[in-house]
Amino acid sequence: MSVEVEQKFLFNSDTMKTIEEIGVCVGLKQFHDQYFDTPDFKLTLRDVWLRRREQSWELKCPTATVNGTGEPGREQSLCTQYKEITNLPEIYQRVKEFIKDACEDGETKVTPSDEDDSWLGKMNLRCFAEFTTTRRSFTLKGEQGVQIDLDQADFGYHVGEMEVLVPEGGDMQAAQEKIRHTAQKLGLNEERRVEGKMTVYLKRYRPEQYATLLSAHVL
Ligand code: V4E
Repeated sequence: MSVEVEQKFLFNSDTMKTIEEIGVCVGLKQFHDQYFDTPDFKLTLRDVWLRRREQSWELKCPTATVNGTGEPGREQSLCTQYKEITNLPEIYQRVKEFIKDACEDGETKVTPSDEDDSWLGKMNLRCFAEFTTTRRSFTLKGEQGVQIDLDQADFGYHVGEMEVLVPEGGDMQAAQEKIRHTAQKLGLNEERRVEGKMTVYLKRYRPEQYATLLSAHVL
C-alpha cells in the first residue's frame, strides 16, 4: 500500500511552455475509468473511491492524518492524501466493512473477480461515473519523485496534478515540500484547491450525488 500526495492545478499555454522547457515527457496514455458506489453513496460519503481503470481495480481511502502533523480531519492545505489499495481481495474486504448492511454476502458467498462483475451487484455497487482521460506525464530535472500529469477528460475538462507516491510510513511532509518546490518552479500560485475531474463530472452529470457530497464536506 502507498499514499498518494497530490495537488491539482489549472494550466494554460504559459504553464505548458514552462513544463516543456524544464521538464521531460515520460509518457502519453489514454485510460477509461469507472467508479462504483451504492445507490445511497455509502463509499463516497466516506470519501472512499472504488475505481476500475481499464482492467485494474483501485480503492482510494483518506489517510487517518492528512497534514503530516498528526492532526486528524480535513486540512486547508492544497494537497490531498489518499491511501491507494490495488489488491482486489483487500479492496473487497475494505469495501465490505464500509457498506456492511448494503451487501448480500451475509448469505451469499461473494468472490471478487477480475473476469466476472457479479460481485459488484451482490454488494449493491453500481457504476456512477465513467470517462476517458488522455494524460501526458512529465518529471522535472532536479525534482526526483514528483510526477506532473496533464489530464484531458473526454467530457471537456482539463486539469494538471503534481503527485508524489509515499510508501507506507514514509515522510509525508517531505512529499508536500517536494510538491511546493515543483509548484514554485512551474510558477503556480493557486490559493484554493482546484476541482478534480470527478468534482466537475458529478456537478454536471450526477447533481444529486454532488449536492450530497458537498453538504457532507467530502467535495
Ligand atoms: C480521491 C478522489 C477521487 C478519486 C480520483 O482521484 P483523482 O486523483 O482526482 O483522479 P486521477 O484520475 O487523477 O487519479 P490518479 O491517476 O492520480 O490515481 S474523486 C474525488 N476524490 C477526492 C478529491 C477531492 N475531494 N479533492 C481533490 C482536489 N481531489 C480529489
